[in-house]
Amino acid sequence: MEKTFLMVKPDGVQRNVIGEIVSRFERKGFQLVGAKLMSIPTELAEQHYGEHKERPFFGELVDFITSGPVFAMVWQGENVISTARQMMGSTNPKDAAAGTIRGDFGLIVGKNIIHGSDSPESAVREIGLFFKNEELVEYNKNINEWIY
Ligand code: YYY
Ligand code: MG
Repeated sequence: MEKTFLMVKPDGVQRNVIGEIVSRFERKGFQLVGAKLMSIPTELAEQHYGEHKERPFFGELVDFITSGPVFAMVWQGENVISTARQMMGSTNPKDAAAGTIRGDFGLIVGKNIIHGSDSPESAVREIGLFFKNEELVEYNKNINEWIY
């Protein structure tokens, strides 16, 4: 089953929307297989956002993501990578549709509430950066018979 890495960023934690965000993915039908509240060390932040190293906002991005605890998660389900990105909305909350997480809770690109892997390759890489294998839980949910 496809897996993705999702993370409530420091602004989302401070804004008290961890529960709301978890609830949206639960209600959609996805299954939580790993989660933890954590502070991101600078080195991990730089690795995680490595693709943006040359961008002008890289320093601010690393400062922001390390500015307070994040809620890191792994979710699984049919098409979870692309569907989670749709549920998050556009990178800049001003362009994000109402009903999406960024559209409903954010105002500016530098504080856009949530991160989600953008491809199967990113998902594998980011899950590996943030979680040890033994932190991911394999389990059956009977309700899946009513989802699939
Ligand atoms: O994957 P996603 O988070 O939607 O956007 P990315 O293009 O990967 O950028 C990562 C992160 O960087 C974004 O969530 C906010 C921040 N950022 C920014 O502060 N200013 C920009 N012009 C673009 C992105
Ligand atoms: Mg991205």
